Order: sequence, then structure tokens, then C-alpha cells
Amino acid sequence: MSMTHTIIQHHCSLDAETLRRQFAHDVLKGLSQSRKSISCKYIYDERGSELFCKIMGLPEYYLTDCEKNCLEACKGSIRETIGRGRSNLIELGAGDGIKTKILIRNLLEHDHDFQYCPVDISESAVVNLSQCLNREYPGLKIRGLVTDYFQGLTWLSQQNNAKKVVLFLGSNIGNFSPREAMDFLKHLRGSINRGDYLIIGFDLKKDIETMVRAYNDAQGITEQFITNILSRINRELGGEFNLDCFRYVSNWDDLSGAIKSYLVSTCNQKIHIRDLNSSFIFNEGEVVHAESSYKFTTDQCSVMAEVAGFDVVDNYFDDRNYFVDSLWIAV
Ligand code: AVJ
Repeated sequence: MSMTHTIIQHHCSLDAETLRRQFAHDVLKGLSQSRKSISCKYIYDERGSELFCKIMGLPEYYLTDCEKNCLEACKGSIRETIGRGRSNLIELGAGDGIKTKILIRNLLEHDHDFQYCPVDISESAVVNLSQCLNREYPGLKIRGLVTDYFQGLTWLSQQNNAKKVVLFLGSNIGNFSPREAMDFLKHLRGSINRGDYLIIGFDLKKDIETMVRAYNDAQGITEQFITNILSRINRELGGEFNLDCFRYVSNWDDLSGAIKSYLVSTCNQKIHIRDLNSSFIFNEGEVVHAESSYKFTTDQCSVMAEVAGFDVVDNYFDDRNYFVDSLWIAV
């Protein structure tokens, strides 16, 4: 396999040990609160990324198919809007990048001069995606980056060789609280230049049953995915969680407009985590917040664009109006 056009950078000055220490620090903090929580970004190690790939193929998880539908519908206008100049296609939280191939293929077919930069916290995701694209499109210039969103933005602010087109797909924005989402978008806006673009996916509010089903699949893959966070603490921090003593619960929270996912302790237990030099008490029925997946209205999306310093160029919906990919320009 030719690797001539593929470069993989690691962590953007964050080495593996720093990342592990950050993981330890965040777990200690999250489990020491009266309302326990663990950041969902830690679900995505190699196994977590694999499980998420499975989720994207589940019949209940409508988001991925809807977004493919949106991107198929808009690839031409996105290409025309971006224009022919040299560009840098930077994808935050790229995962397996299958949806993005729709845009990449279209740009290549029209001889656009661009480089693709997948950024992901999972090394295996970046490596697999880069190899896969390299095989399929040998001429494509790829520069992968293994890091989290915030380091990714620092790196982004240093790339000034071409017009930036940032992709933030899959409704990844929905994992932030509304406040964090605004901070993130403002920070992102500050890392690109006026006239650069952002293509951002939002899962839209719809009937509650459809949304809840997407996070409670019949095969229990989502449960394995969320529970991976405990396995990862066991693997990497010497935790002693017994996975059978936690149960996955995910439901719609109307007040916040989000699906909220928790791990619920099924008994009174005390869990030691070696590398934290600490034990944590879980009462029967006590919940650990693991993930929020906010859902949006198109009006909310427009307000977010404006507050963050973008104009909405266009919105692209799927057939059922379940999902929107919104094209924003930095103003
Ligand atoms: C990748 C953050 C968009 O919140 O829908 C899938 C992750 N969690 N099933 C989402 C997820 C449970 C997903 N995002």
C-alpha cells in the first residue's frame, strides 16, 4: 500500500501519557461529585470507536442514514459554494468517515485541489480511515491528526495555507451542553478566517419514540458502547468495575431537549480504582451520567450560527426532515 500522500500526526503535542493522566484526572473529578458523571469522550478508544461504527449501521440509529441522505443531496452545491481554489477539508471527530466520502468523492471527481484532515481522539479511527481512503483514492492528500476537539482547534488556527472547510458532522455538537456548544462554536470561529466554511450536522427534534429507540437498540449495542467507559477505566486505570452491577438507561429529557444516557448501579457497591488511589461508593439505583445527545430545531441552529459569528448559507435536509446539515460561512 502506498503511504505517499498520508501523514499521521499524534496528539498535537499531547503525548499518550498526558492523555492518560487527563483521563485519570477527569474520572476522579467526575466520580467525586455528588451527581456522578464521566465525559462521553472517553468512550472512544479502539473498542468504543468500533462499537460506534456498529451503531451507525443499526436500523434504530436513523442519524447516519439521514445524514448520508442530506450530504448526497447537497454535495454539488457545497462544492460550488466552496469554489475551485485550494482548500483544506478538516473533519472534527471524523470516526470512520464514511459519510464524508460522499463529499470527498464529489470534490475529486471535479478535480478540486484539496487536502483532507481527519481529526479524531481515537488513533485507530484516524489510522483506519486514512488507510481506507488511501486505498480508494491514491491521489488524495491526507493529513490525519489524533487529538481531542480543543487541541484540534489550536492546530486548526495554525493552518493558514488554504481556505478552510471544517466538517463537524453526525450531530456531534449534541454531546455538548448548550453553553459548551456555544463556547465551542465561538472558539471554532476564532480558529478560522472570515470566508471559511463550516458544515455542521444537527439531529432535529422529532417524535420522542423515534429518538428514544435510536439509543435503546434491540441488540444492545448502544449499551455495550456506553458501558465501554467502565471497561476502559478497568483496562487503563486499574478499575474494578463489575459490568454486571450496572445497567444502561437512556431516556428523553424534555426540559433540556436531549436524550440522556446513564449507567445505574444495581446494588450498593464500593469500587476501587488503583491508579486514582481511590474507592467510590455507588448506592443501589444511583446514576452515573455518561452522555447527553441534544436535539435541535432549525431556529435554534440559526441562532447558534449568528451568536458564534457565522451566516447560514443553506440548510440541507433529508427526506423526512429528521436531520439537517447546515453550511455556514464565517463572517
Ligand atoms: C456520535 C455523539 C452523535 O449522541 O447520537 C450514539 C453518539 N451515543 N449512540 C449521539 C451515540 C449513543 C452519537 N454522537
